[in-house]
Amino acid sequence: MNNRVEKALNEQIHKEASSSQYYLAMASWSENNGLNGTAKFMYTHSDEERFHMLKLVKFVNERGGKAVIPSIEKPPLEFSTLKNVFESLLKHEIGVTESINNLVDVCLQEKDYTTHNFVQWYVAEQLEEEALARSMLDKLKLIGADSGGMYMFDRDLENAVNPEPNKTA
Ligand code: OFO
Repeated sequence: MNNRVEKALNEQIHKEASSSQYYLAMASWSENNGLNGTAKFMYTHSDEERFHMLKLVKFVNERGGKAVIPSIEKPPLEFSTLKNVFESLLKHEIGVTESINNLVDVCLQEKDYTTHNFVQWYVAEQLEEEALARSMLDKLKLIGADSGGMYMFDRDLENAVNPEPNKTA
């Protein structure tokens, strides 16, 4: 496997592992603040991010590279409000998208079209995740400080969680 591509893939493994921890921290905060629907959504998403990481680990190893299992920095423990949770989430996902774009760029520069093809799944996934985070934030902006609205938001999130999260790719 090309060295630059392998390095960029390993950086992405680190990013996905950090994402999983980040969502886990948001799940725990939500649970501790009585937002059980949001907690369920975040726990499920944390599992999905771990799956994204595993998919990369397997790809690197199968292609003759060496996946590096990273140590992970501690995610934030406290958030001021639920809106702040989703603002942080969106900022985080924008950073992950930048990293995926960088990976795509390296693949093209090194003419690694197989990896480029593989990475397209992540490009589509990031698009979806950013759109989801933006729509959640829009809802929270509309709700403002209305506790009834917040209750409904949390309940809707609970119902939105797919019991079988997308682990198909
Ligand atoms: Fe891995 O999908 Fe977002 O971070």
